[in-house]
Amino acid sequence: MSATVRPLRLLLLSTSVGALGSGLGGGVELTLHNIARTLSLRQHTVKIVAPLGSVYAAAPLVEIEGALQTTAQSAGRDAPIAMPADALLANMWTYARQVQDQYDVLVNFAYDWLPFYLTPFFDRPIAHLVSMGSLTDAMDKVIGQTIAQFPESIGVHSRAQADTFTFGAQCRVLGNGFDLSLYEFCARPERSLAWVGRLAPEKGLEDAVAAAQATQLPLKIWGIMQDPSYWQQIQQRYPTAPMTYEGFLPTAQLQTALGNCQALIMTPRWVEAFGNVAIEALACGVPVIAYRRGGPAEIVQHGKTGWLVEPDNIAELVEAIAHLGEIDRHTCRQQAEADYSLAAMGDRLEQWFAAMLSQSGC
Ligand code: HBI
Repeated sequence: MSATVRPLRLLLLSTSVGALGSGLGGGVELTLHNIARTLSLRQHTVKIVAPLGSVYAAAPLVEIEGALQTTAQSAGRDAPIAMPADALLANMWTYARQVQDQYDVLVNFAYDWLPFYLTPFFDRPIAHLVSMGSLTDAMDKVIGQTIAQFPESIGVHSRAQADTFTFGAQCRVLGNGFDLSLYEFCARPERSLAWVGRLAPEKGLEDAVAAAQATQLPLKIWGIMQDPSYWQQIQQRYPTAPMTYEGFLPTAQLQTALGNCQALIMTPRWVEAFGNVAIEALACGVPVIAYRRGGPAEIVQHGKTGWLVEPDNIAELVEAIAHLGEIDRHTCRQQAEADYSLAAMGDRLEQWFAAMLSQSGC
């Protein structure tokens, strides 16, 4: 444990768009799990608050019932704050208010208005791990108000994500961390490409399919089927592309399948806050070919652990695929170990909490 902080009692409050294990929470589920793991390994006590039906084994879990939040991506910039009747989110924070004096720091993982609005009303510091870039005016405003009053309270995954907010310079960039012992290095892949993510328009799957069509390299697609009509459109548009939808796999199975691929293709249409799956690929020795946009552009070391190409440029994707032979798969694994291990993330989290606690004077 770094000297910066004593053992802490931490309450981690999960996203409210889906139960842990459902895949609905996207990257936040894996992020929360890895953060709980690395902090527990460092003598901190961790408890997780999550929706009823959550499946979680690595830390004590409090399940809260109530109606799920609708996903923020589908909202427009001027979307009003939406809370269903009997909102799970409100019930989670009612619980947090009741037990807050048993904890030193509360950590919020929800990209929703309420936890930010409530921050000044709590006696304990709340650390907000913001999981996406700027999406709506209402969220920008309430996060901005929070960081103005509590300058150390906003953590993000990448500088690119921070820069989508006007207050980006004040955000703490945390990257992310993974249990790399779960990821097996694969030296000799099969002749195939990988694409991993929620099947939704902001993920730009159609570009990876177009690249598979052009190179005739089979594209394997893993992830939760968030938007079936989107997938239908892709199949109709590329009827002969060599692609297979392989479903949503838990980490253990995903890493084996991903490791067998020649490269991971990342084609985000939006500013991906980070790109957990880029690290998972690197950890297996898989080079990443990504649009020079958002978190992946800060992860991929161009020409060393993959290729960064001009956003939305399919010809450049195809060109990068042709140059995969120049990437040493061992270098990919080494980068994951240097920057994105549980220990590296644990250090960054402890520095964050220490800064918050020294600021709140306790
Ligand atoms: N939408 N309203 C809302 N709240 C969240 O916490 C949320 C979301 N959409 C997606 C999401 N979280 C995560 O899948 C991403 O942040 C990774």
